[in-house]
Amino acid sequence: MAVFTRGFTGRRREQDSRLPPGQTKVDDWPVLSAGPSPRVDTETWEFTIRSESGPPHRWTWDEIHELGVEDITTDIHCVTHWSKLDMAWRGVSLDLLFEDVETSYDYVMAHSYGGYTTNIPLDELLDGQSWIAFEADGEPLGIEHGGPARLLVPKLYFWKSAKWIRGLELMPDDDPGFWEQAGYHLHGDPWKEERYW
Ligand SMILES: Nc1nc2c(c(=O)[nH]1)N[C@H]1C(S)=C(S)[C@@H](COP(=O)(O)O)O[C@H]1N2
Ligand SMILES: [Mo]
Repeated sequence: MAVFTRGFTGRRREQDSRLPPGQTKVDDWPVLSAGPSPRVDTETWEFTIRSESGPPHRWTWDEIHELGVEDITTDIHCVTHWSKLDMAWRGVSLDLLFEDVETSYDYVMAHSYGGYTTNIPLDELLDGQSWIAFEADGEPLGIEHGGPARLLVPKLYFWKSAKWIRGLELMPDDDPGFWEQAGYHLHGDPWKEERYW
């Protein structure tokens, strides 16, 4: 008959169930950037959503905060196999930003200061699934982590969470962004291990 400690296996199982396949939990927060961090001043920062109908929707730093900042507790999963559990974020829901945006397009290209891009299906950004985030774990986002503002899409691999976010562009087709053109998966669901293609 097997001898086991209930407490130990219980903890293991609870943590494992929160880790997508192939992921390992980290306690630090690694920095992964494809180039130098652009310096973006909140005085001149603006966030834009462009669709095929009507003029672009624009928010300054103060205007986006006035929409309503919420607290988010979530896990993040990087394609390089680390996951960070229970991070505390603050940001504005994409639902608020899309309230007056009219589009018949199904895909979004996220654009960052510095030129980084990444593609995401629109329906995976809405219904409380993504934010423009300004703070993590009680601190304003450091420049190396995308400060002053980054996209946060925790349900997809973390390369989809564009740092130094500048705007979103609606697209009729699922065109690949920066890493997707280099061989990363077009979609990037960590639970399906959509890493590369
Ligand atoms: N603008 C921009 N956003 C980016 C990246 C980048 O190079 N530039 N790297 C992506 C990748 S591959 C990952 S894993 C995460 C890393 O975020 P972190 O450095 O805050 O951990 O940011 C993503 N967003
Ligand atoms: Mo990454």
